[in-house]
Amino acid sequence: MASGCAAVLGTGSITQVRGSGRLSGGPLRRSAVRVRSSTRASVMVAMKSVPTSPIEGQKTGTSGLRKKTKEFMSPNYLENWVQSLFNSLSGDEVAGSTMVLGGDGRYFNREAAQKIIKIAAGNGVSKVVVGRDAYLSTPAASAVIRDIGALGGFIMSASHNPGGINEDFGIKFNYSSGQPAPERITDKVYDQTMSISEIKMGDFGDVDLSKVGVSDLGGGFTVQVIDPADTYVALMKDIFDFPAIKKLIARPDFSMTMDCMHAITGAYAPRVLVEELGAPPSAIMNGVPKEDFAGGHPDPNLTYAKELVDVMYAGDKAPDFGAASDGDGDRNMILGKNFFVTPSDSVAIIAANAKCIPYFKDGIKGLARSMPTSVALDSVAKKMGVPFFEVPTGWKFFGNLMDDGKLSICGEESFGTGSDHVREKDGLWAVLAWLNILAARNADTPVGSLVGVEQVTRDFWKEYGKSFYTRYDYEGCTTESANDMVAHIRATMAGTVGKTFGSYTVKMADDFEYVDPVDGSVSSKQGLRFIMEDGSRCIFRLSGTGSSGATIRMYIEKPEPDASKHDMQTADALKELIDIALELSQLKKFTGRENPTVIT
Ligand code: VG1
Ligand code: CO
Repeated sequence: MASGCAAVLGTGSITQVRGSGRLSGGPLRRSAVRVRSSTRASVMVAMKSVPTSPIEGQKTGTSGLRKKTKEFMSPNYLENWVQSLFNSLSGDEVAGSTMVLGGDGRYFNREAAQKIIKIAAGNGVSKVVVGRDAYLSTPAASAVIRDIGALGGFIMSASHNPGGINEDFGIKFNYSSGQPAPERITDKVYDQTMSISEIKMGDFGDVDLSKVGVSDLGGGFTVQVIDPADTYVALMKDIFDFPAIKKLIARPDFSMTMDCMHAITGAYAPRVLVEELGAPPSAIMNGVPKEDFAGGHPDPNLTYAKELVDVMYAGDKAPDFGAASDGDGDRNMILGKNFFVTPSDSVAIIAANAKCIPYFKDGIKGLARSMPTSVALDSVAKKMGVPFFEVPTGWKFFGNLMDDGKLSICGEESFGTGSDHVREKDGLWAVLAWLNILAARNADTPVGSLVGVEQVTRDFWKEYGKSFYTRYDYEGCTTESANDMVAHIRATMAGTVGKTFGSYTVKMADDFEYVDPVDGSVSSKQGLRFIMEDGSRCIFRLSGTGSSGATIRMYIEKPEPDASKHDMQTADALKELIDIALELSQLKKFTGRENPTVIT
């Protein structure tokens, strides 16, 4: 077991603490360093007060506030939101606290980091722990918050949205167990943005974030720059069977490619896959993080990760394993030789095979998926006899279940997979989970008879059945047309129950509402769903991560227990259901769109 994290050690009010080593047990893992609360002192840094006034539209979406970069760079835009966040936390908890800061390295990241550091100081934070060059992937930020017992952290990212001065920027606050702030906090932040009048800032110059070390800004305020990968890499070594994976990677009949899409995973994948696990450097594709992701759309799906898809579908020449991750490193796509694993299948396959992963050797506490994610995981939970939860879209809904010890592995259809090792989805974690599973399956297979990704997936379908699944995204619709379509579905859906359309009869139609089993909070209007007699589903929701206009997501699923039909093309298996969904929603009429922008 690696203890790691040495680079996190600093001076001042932190102290080294040996954790219990209970990885999956407690809500917080604090194995390396943590804030000693008794030493919290009030911060007396030189301050300045900047007058400001409310800015429209600073409402947090599915995951943080995302807008065009230029909007974020406009006077007081970022500052207002960050100050509003502090205004919505209690002054007592902020005073003398430690906060984590990092981002996916996109354009405006460094400038934003300097502003956030100053506002943190102005509001009484005593220490900001920041990744070198203001880098931290989203899962790594969550890991650092948990590891050092910080009050929370700021993640600067618009995730899979493109970056650059003409593209997107974003900001998110994660709370003390490392999870994205729940709605009870983000609602308060929004209220604060409507009445804000003052920004409190530390009055000092920019801090050097290019080197690991501690800067003392006076008045009891320090900034500690850490290596962005140390804590994360140590955590991965604790979770997975690195020696077994190393053996797999060394096999002459195994090859792999990891596409970092010019984004933040480039700061992690070479460390983990090449340095620790022995993969050749050529296994890493697009591994240098760039401010504009080299002009690409850092979204690991079949459309935007085309470069990787071409490599993985190159016939006999294709590597045995391929993966990609998104802008901030929390998403993943898994491919085999000429083979694609849907994210819904991926999480179910990881769960079904989890016992070979050391972190899960004592079993699984529970499984969960977001509502539009396919039902593949449901079958696994049933067979394992573990609790199962269906939550709204957005990772923030998994956090409470994890903190309460009810959930081990979860996922979303949108290429998000993760576990309770952090409170974010985790791209590289999913890659390592697959490698660990392949390593276990091939522990005794002779060279030349490698069991690959496709075989593991087919074995899964044989045991659990297959659910055909597709998502259509209609990007760049007008907000008005999207809202009109939603209003139409709401008004007509009840009347479809019991009616037959082609081979399908509607069993249930509703607007998904979630009651959090831990704190009882209610989230309503989380997606419109039509559920058919045979378990097929047609679901509609509007994206909450865009920076302008509206994106309609249409999710179509058909469970198919008959193994003789598992080789059908997804488009063929779902054709009738797709036509029914378009009819029920009148999508073409409302949006004028003949075809979706992205099909997954
Ligand atoms: C999308 C996905 C959702 C995911 C969210 C954040 O949200 O559908 O499953 O949690 O992005 O992912 P929406 O509201 O646009 O459908 V990330 O990697 O952008 O933080
Ligand atoms: Co992301």
